[in-house]
Amino acid sequence: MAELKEARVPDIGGHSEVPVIEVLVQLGDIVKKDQGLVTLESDKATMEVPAPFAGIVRELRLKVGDEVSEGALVALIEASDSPVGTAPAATTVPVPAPPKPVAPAAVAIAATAPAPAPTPQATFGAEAVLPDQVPYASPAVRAFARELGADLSKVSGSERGGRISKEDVQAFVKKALAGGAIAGGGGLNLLPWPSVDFAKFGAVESQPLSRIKKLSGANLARNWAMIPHVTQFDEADITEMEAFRKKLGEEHKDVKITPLVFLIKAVVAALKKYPAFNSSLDGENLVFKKYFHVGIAVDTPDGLVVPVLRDCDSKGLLELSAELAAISGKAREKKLGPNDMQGGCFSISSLGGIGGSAFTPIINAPEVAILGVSKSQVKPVWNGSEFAPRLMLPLSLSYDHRVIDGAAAARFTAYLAQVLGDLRRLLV
Ligand code: CAO
Repeated sequence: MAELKEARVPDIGGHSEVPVIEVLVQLGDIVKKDQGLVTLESDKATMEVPAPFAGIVRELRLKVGDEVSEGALVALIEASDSPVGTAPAATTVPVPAPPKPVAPAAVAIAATAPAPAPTPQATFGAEAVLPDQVPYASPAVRAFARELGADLSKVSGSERGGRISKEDVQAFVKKALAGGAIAGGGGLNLLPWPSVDFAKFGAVESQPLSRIKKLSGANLARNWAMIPHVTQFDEADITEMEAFRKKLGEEHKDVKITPLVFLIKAVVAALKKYPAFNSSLDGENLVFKKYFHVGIAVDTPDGLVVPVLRDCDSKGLLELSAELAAISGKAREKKLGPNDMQGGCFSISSLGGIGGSAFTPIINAPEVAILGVSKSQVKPVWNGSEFAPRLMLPLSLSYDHRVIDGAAAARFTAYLAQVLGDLRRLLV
């Protein structure tokens, strides 16, 4: 005697008389656990009734067009093993054992075998199988999606009845990667923003956000949420650089030369040496740029803007100083056009004129890194025989960890510090 087990329609969230639109197996088929037996289609969605255990289909009790509700008998399956702990909606029916197993995988279970442990309550939660919530996909596609971490409920099926194919899952994952989204995360699933009546606690005044704050805020929030940021901190000894800058300033009183233009030149040298920092993610490709346009974060009364200085590799310190003065003036007068803010490869955010010792700047997507600069300070630095007073410039490099590894970031800032420490390196 072998054992036939019943496969029944599980809890389908109270829906009744749901038509069978497809029978997915035939008599004698060997089915795996969770393989679809029939497809049901309600007015909202389609779902498969999975085999609650592996075995051979000995009887099929449904045909296309039948209407079923929870508990309807779908098939009798000769179980190939006894996964009783996971078999939902299955009861055992003793029948005479067939003379020979049909296939090696089909192991007949003798009636004399020890009685199976009581079957625990079916694990199908109505929540999980409601037809309008269950993505319509075969178990193989489900397994494939699980492997890739893709949330099937977010994948739209291109096959008949909205059935999801392997190709649909692949296309979804590709798109998620292209957008930098986290596949399978199902969005950030954040709590709603706290709603507080501030006036309950004291006097308040409400002011509308400026247009720039709204725009930059949305960009910053996206970049912070979508880019895995890491910030590498370092220091550059700019004692000699400062002496040279001061000298240059005395010689060229018509233009204000700040440390920022030296940083721009040093960054260009580092971008040339480490091209990954001058790249952008484009789907599954990394686009390496052969030009060197540097964005400069400018603080304006209405908020932060990032105009771009173009072709910084072919400009000298004086030209860059004049352009920096012009573009930051334009920004503060709200005269920047869209062209002034496009095409950046890498950004610098300098708070050095204000203060602070380090910060974590947010990357300006689709760039992959940004350099934060804080205020230089004279510090005692050990030179091998004594402590000497040196002017140290703090550097904070935030980078996109999908593109750049920590070691590369450490090399990048170390090289920046080397160049700023000895400007002759710009000529190498
Ligand atoms: N350490 C010490 N002093 C510094 C310095 C540094 N790292 N960087 C600049 N300074 C000095 C300058 O030499 C200048 O000194 P003097 O007035 O004595 O000549 C003074 O600080 C002011 O500089 P500045 O800010 O006018 O000029 P800049 O070229 O350094 O910066 C600009 C120009 C437009 C980047 C800057 O004005 C600005 O807007 N910074 C704010 C950027 C910002 O908000 N970033 C945060 C974004 S959030 O990620």
